Amino acid sequence: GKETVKTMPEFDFKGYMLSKAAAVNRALDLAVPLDEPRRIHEAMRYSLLACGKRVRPILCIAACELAGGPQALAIPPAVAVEMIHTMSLIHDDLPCMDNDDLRRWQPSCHRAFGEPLAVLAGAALLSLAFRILSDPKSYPSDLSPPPSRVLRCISELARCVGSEGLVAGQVADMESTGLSESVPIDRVEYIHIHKTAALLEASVVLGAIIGGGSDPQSIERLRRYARCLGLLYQVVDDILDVTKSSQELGKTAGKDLVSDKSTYPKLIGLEKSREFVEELNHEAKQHLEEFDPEKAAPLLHLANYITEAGW
Ligand code: GRG
Repeated sequence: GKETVKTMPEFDFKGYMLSKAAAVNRALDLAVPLDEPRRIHEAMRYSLLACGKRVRPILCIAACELAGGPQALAIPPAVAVEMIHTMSLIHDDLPCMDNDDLRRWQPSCHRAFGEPLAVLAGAALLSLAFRILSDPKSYPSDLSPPPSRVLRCISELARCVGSEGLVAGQVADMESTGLSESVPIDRVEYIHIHKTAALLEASVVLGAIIGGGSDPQSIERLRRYARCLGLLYQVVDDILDVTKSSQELGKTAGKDLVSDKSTYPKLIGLEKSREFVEELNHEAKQHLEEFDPEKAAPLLHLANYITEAGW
């Protein structure tokens, strides 16, 4: 025959990202109305609706659709993971943590609203995430998911946020900052697996579960895929840090240049870091090999998107 073997099915990734992000943004806007007390809801909306890339909610929707579920079913978990991501950014920026003035191209939450409201906005987003995920009214009435699925999602998300997940990563990060000796690479990896990969994992796993994915092996493959994405994101970020700050030397505020963080380029060099990026991208895609390539196309392209830091 004349068929050509397509290794990478044609796929309008940019259009996909734009339409999914638009659906997510609509849902986020509706999820936090400007009720009383007005100021706290303003602070929550300020950080949540600022221009994030929406990678986590898009992963959640993509995994749901891969599992055969409709997008509408993935919206509540997608909103929940973005709320948790946003609250972790708000708390990470606080003076008692990283003390950052800028986030998502605008003053950080505590810069705009003061520290007390920023702490509360984080706490409120964390609890609202679980409220939305668990409330049957969040789901379209003709599509309500079985309670057993919702329960698994709640448990998975709770595990990923707490002292086995994001919080563990943040604590390890705090403890390894400012040390005089360099941090061992497995410690750096531990930090990234917890601070970054855990929520990416939860995003795809929640999507797959809510979409009706029931094969534990497939869910495990998606989890491994997302773990690769988390490391990938951080190694790419570390590389950009070096290449950017050498270009902008003298222009940036001192903080980044005298950063005491252990980065991959510092630990294994720039060349090896770039090789590691290629390996992680390859491994991420290997975990998708058992799925129908057409259905897995969004997840495949998301790995490239992160590798190329195409934002
Ligand atoms: C979760 C209870 C609780 C407390 C928070 C502060 C903290 C504990 C954890 C820190 C988590 C953190 C800030 C991880 C970094 C994650 C990361 C890769 C951020 C950048 O993500 P992008 O590029 O950002 O997806 P946008 O703005 O596009 O969403």
